[in-house]
Amino acid sequence: MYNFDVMSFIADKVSRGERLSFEEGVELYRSNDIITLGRLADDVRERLNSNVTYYNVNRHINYTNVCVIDCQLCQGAYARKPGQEGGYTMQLEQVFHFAEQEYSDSLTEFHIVGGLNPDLPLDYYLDLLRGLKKRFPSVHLKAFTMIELDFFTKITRKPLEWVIEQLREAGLGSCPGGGAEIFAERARPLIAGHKISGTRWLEVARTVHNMGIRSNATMLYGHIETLEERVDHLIRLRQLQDETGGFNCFIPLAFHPEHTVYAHLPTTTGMDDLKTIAVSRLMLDNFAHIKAYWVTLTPSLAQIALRFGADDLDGTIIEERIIHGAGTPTSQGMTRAQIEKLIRDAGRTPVERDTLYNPVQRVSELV
Ligand code: V47
Repeated sequence: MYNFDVMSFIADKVSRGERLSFEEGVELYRSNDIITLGRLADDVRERLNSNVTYYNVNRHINYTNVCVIDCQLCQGAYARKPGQEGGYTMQLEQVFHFAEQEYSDSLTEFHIVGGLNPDLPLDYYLDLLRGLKKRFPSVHLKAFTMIELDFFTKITRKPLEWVIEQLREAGLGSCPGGGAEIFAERARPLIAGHKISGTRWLEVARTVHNMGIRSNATMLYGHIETLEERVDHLIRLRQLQDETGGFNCFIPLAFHPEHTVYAHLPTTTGMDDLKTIAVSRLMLDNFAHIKAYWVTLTPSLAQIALRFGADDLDGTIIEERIIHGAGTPTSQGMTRAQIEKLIRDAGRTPVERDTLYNPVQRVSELV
């Protein structure tokens, strides 16, 4: 009875377009009325994005897996300590060669991230961006998380604004949303070692936005965090978005424990994944887009998420290393035709977008 009342109270607020509180976010998570939750999130999604579902044609470049951070969720699965077996760092020529192999006329984005490698100077990153921009001028470079940007200030001993300006001049288009993990002060060090705090992640994102560069935001869930800590994470993002409006989209990332120190933990369940998409859509009323990242969710569940609040499936990718390193069972890539079929079979209209959500017009056949 109590739960029913809470859900109908929240439903009324959602229909009036009113902002939900922390407590209401937690109540939504606690409810197992997944149908009502999905319908509420779907209503909001349709209000914001009508029947459209976005995807893009992108490739990932992970230039190094060498990382000084003892991050429990990534060390061993993807990252390696300096000098440790299995570590790699691509020479710039290797990056360009890889990019040339991955390039096709339909490519609109390179998604570029790597570990915090103490042997690389800032010039490596600047030359990487310049070299890619010169070779592929029409491809958007979505590069470096807030963690990497903060690291660049440490290796250069320069202010963040200076670092961002150098990267922008070299060709940086926008920033991906990784490294946010979970902001809560209790949980964060238990999964992310001595990675920068949640407060610092938000501060770097604020600076990026204030300099006119857009970025994404993520939340890693399904490890040792509480439901309250998830809702707290969403509210901190919502506050920053109120201030800057600089986030393009939000991407909840389901934790894959294999090969990490948390290998004993179970993977997330379908119920939890769909609830997280729906609660995110309902809490983040100032985010235009919620991405169902098929790499972590599986294409089938990501497709269902398109009826639970998500309006974006991310991209074709082809080679993803970070979450595959931690055992995700999904394949490495999808063709445009496969993504469009998933979207159409969910009753949605596929729209190919660029990184900044402008529709991409094509005359070619889908491949
Ligand atoms: O920052 C690390 C997460 C992120 C694991 O901005 C893990 O468009 C699951 O941020 N299990 C990288 N997740 C991926 C990412 C991303 C992906 C797609 C699109 C965008 C975007 C960003 O993956 C890391 C971390 O939060 N991660 N280890 C793991 N074991």
